[in-house]
Amino acid sequence: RVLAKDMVRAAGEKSGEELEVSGWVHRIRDMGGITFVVLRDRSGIMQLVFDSKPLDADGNELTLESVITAKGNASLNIKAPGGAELKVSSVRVLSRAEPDLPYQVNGNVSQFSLETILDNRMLSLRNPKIRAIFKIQATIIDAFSAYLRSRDFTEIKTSKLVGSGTEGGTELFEVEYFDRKVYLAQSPQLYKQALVAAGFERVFEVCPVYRAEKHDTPRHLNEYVSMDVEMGFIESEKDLIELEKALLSHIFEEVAKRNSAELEMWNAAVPSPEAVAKAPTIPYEETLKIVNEEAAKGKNPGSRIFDINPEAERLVCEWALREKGIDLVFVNEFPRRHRPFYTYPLNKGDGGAAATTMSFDALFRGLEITSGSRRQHDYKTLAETLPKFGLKAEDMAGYLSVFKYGCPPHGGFAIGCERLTQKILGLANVKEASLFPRDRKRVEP
Ligand code: AMO
Repeated sequence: RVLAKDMVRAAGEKSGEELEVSGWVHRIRDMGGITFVVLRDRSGIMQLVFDSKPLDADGNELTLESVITAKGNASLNIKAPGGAELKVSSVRVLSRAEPDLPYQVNGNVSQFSLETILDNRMLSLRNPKIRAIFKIQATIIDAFSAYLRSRDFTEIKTSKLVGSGTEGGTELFEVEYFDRKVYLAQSPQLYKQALVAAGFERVFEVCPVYRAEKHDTPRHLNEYVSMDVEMGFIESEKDLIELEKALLSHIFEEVAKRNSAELEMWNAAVPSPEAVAKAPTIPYEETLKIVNEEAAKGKNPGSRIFDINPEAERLVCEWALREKGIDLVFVNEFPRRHRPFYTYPLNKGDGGAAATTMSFDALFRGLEITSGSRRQHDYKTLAETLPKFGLKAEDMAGYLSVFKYGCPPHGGFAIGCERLTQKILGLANVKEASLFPRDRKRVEP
C-alpha cells in the first residue's frame, strides 16, 4: 500500500506498475466523463482519477467518508494535491459511509463553532487540520519523555484514586469506592515526591488528572493531561527552571523538526532554543510591578492588578516579547498564600502567610503552562503546616511517612499538556487541544 505522502516518489520509481492505495473519500468532483476523488489517509491526501463514475460492487455511487482501496497507475501532475495522481483501474469499497454526514469533514475548520466541532468529535477528528493538533501533541509528549529519559529520569504511572486532595481542598471529584469515598487525583504530586524519596531520585509521569472546577473558561478542563516531573537533590526552584527551559527547548525543536506541515496548517511557529534561553525569571512582586506599568499604558490606565491573574499573564508575556524577544516568562518567589501546603519557604523557618516560597510558574504566550516548586521535606514542619491548609495529619499519614524516614531535598513541576499544545498552535480554547474534552456539561463523546 502506498501512502499519500509517498505518491510522488512512487510515481517516479514505480512508473507503469500497478499501485494500491487506501483511505477515506475526502472529496468527489464529477466532471462528466471523468471523476476526481481526493483520498485521505493518515499521511495526507492524494488524487484519484476515474474515467467513469466510481461505483461499489452493488452499483451504488461513492459517498464522502467511505473507506476504499483503489489500484491503478501513478503519474506526476503538478495540479494534483501533493503533485501526483493515481489513474484508477479498480476500486473496492471496504466500508460505505451513509450519505447524511452530520459534519462536513472536508470543510474549513474556522467555519464551525467549537460546540459543533465537539458535538461531532468522531467526524471532526477526521479533518486533517484538526488531526494536526494531536500529531503535534503526540510529539510534545514523546519529546518530553525522551528528554527526561536522556537525563536519567524514570517514567512512573501512579494511581488516580486517592484518599485526599493536594492542590487545595475545593476542586475534587468524589468517587464511590466500595464502602468508602475516595477522590480522582488532581495531580500525581504526593506519589512523585514519594518515589523520589524511595530512591528513584528523578521521576516523570504523563497522566490524566481531574479538577472539579465549576467555571467554564477557555483555559480550564475538568480532566487534562499533566506532564509531571520530580527531582531529588536540588537547591531551589531555579534548578527546576533551568530543567524546564532545556525541556521546552527540546520539545519545541522536535515539534519544528517533525511537524512542520502541521505547524504550517495553523500558521504557527515554535520559539528557537536561543529565544527560550533568553526567557527571564522575575520574582512575583517585580512581575506585579511590570504588569501594573504595562496596564497603565493600556485601555484602563487607572485600574490596578493585585495578582498574577489572566490579564497579568497576558501583559507580562507581551512585555517579555517586546523586551527580551520571547513571550515565555518564569515568575518565581510566590507568596505562601498562593501556593499549596508542600511548598518550601524562601527563608528557612518562614511559614507565615506573608512569607515567600521557592516556587514558580511558567507563562507562555500569555498563559500559565506550568507550576512548580521546591518541596518541604522536613517531617516536623510539614506536620505543623497541614492544619493551616485545612488538612488533617491523620488523613495524610502515608504521605507524612515519606519524610519521616529519610527524604532528600527535592522539587518538581507540572506542564499542562493541552495548554502547551494550545499555545504552540494559537488555539482560542484549550478544549480544542483535548481529544475528548470534559467540561461541566460535556461527558460525551
Ligand atoms: P497546578 O495546579 O498549577 O500545579 O497545575 C499545573 C499545570 O497544569 C495545568 N492546569 C490545567 N490545564 C487545563 N485545565 C485545568 N483545569 C488546569 N489546571 C491546571 C496548567 C498548570 O500550570 N502539583 C502541582 C505541580 C507541581 O508543583 O509539581 C500542580 O498540579 O498548565
